[in-house]
Amino acid sequence: MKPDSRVYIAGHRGLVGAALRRCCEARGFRNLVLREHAQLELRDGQAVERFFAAERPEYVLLAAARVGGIHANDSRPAEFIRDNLLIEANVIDAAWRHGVRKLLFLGSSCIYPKLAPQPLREEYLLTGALEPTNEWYAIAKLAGLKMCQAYRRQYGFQAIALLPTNLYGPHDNFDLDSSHVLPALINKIDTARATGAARVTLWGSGSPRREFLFVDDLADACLFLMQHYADERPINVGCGEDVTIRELAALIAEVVGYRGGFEFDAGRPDGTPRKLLDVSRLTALGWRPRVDLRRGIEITCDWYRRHVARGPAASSAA
Ligand code: GFB
Repeated sequence: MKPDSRVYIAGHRGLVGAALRRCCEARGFRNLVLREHAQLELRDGQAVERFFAAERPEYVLLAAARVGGIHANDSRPAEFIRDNLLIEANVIDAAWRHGVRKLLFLGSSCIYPKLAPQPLREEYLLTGALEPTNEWYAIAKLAGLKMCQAYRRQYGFQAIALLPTNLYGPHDNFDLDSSHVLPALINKIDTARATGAARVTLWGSGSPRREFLFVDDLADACLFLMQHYADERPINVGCGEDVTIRELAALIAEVVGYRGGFEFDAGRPDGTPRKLLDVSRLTALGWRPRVDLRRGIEITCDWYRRHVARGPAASSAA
């Protein structure tokens, strides 16, 4: 990709898409093609066809998807499987038909089998039962990954598939019902600090382990792999270390200055016990993340307080 290449970032307003836009602009890409959801409905095949025929992007970063945390996935299975299948099928097919030179597809570490050996290697995909709370999303993302491989094999289409670990950062979703765990805990714990609450309720047992990658590191890895990766196998993108949900809560409490306690709601699911990625293939290519978990939480908390938290208590802490 060159600075004047026409690069379409699908989903540029979301957590990953906004980071990709920041990363591309920082690297001097001056020909980004961007469409708000209201301007282009990616679930509508005819609208996607018209867009690609008119705009003819050279590169596509497919960051548009229906995403959410464990509760959203578990409670809205039809939306998660339907919307993700429609988006990826429409965009991958239209990109190939309109001569896109390379497309980047984003899977997720949650598409691995629930009880696969740890750390997860790319060859463990499809070797066991999925985590029930998000199997709908996982099946859709596995289909997208397979579509990239099929279009490479049959048509020689340059599509690469990344498997990122849990992501977080600015522009994340902090809604307590639909969000992932890290932004949810920032919301809950910072609110408890601001209101003086004595306890914060977390879901599950607190024992599951999660790996977290700051979203600007993911964006950097995406552009790195767009330049240096052209294999049909998917590739893991993570930081190579994980923490328990309990340890995560304690770290966020330290960063936001909350000194109260925690209780755990056993009525909520734990989900996958662990999903640590083996990132040796990515490391061997020469890429490493730069933002550690504490620093990433500090940046994300600051963004949350400036853009999401309301009220004098929060703003006085900004
Ligand atoms: O990020 P998360 O919602 O989803 O993390 P997954 C869920 C883990 O955090 C579970 C615990 O062990 C929850 O019990 N947890 C504790 C909480 N308190 C909370 C809370 O207030 N909110 C949330 N959300 N969790 C997702 C997949 O799995 O991983 C998605 O469902 C996606 O499809 C994402 O792939 C990357 O990490 O379990």
